[in-house]
Amino acid sequence: MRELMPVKKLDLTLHVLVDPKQLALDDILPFCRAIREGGATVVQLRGKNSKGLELFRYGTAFRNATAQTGLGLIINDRVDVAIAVAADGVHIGQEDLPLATVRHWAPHLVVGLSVGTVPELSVAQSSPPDYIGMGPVYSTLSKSDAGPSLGVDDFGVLCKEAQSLAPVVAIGGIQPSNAGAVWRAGADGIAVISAVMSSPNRIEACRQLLQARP
Ligand code: TZP
Ligand code: MG
Repeated sequence: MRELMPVKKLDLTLHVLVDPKQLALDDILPFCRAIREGGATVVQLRGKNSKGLELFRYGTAFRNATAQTGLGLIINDRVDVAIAVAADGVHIGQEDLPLATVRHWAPHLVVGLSVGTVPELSVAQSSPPDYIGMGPVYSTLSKSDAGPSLGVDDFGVLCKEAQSLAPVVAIGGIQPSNAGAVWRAGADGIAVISAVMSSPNRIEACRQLLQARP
């Protein structure tokens, strides 16, 4: 029988999502050092247009760099890549592999699930993830099929409902200017792309996102 490994705990406070197209392989270690210094806790590798080999190369480099810097590593969508690079977790959407299947084949991984609506929350209720990625809170240019934004008030309501299942990581259009409202609405963590990846000062961008955290 397969030996069950304990699910690893991750600090979910600040996730930075990175596409291989946004970062050269050689820049991964300095990037991880910078965002860690700013207070980021997790890197999520999210290569929507990347083939398996590119994800494996980036995932391996991120695994080395996150191990050196104390960041967690989550792979978006691809359970196979998460296993292959020994990531801490995998983040799946509502149209990816069923959560129970992911648990069966990768019981050691932290599993995050995207939720943006009440019906999507009921999917999480039937098979609870380790954390819920909730959004988009605000409108975003980083994901073309993100769906309508919740707004911070509806986010707060859905967030409180979801927290009976798992901690909630807010995503979508979160910038230093509006992060305070998201923290105050009850988020356990936040996840960003552009606020950090498009910033000329990634350390400072991370710090500012965390500034209004209660
Ligand atoms: N899922 C919901 S919104 C989003 C994802 C991956 C994009 C977040 O990017 P940004 O630039 O922080 O709005
Ligand atoms: Mg997905």
